[in-house]
Amino acid sequence: MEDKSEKSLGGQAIFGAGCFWGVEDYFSKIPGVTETEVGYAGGHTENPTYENVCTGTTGHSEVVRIKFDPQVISYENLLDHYFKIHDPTTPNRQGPDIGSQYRSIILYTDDIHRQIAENKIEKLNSVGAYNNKIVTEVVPAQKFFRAEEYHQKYVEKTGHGACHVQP
Ligand code: MHO
Repeated sequence: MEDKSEKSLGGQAIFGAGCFWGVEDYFSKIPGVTETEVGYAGGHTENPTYENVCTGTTGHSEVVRIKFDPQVISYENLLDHYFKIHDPTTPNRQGPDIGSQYRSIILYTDDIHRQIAENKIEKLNSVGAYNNKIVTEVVPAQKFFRAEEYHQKYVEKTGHGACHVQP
């Protein structure tokens, strides 16, 4: 019989939470995360480049695709991390980084994940976890475009702890 529980879903999460360098670095260190990759998603152009996405006009967001072992970490636990490491209340902005490519966005690959994400947002809003309302988009994942190699594991490769403030 087909198992439709979360355990059988292959464990994939795609999150946008601002500059993808630091987000990937954070998730890559979490036990149960088996693979991370940065890319662009949620927009309307094919094969976007970093340069294209930087213009803020492609609709794409900088995202991290996370593969995980659901026996070790649940999608809900990943969401707890996600909401801890960024401010989900600032539209098209994350700290110094401004533009729709930095928006808070969850792209789900299974309807169960959509439900878990929507419930989490509702709960965080209802307990007043932030001073403002959560603006995180929850949308079905369509295409994920892997970013250029130099963006992959950027923090690990370069030793930069976080994104620098734009001039
Ligand atoms: N403020 C950052 C953004 C980089 S991120 C990959 C920088 O330009 O250093 O969008």
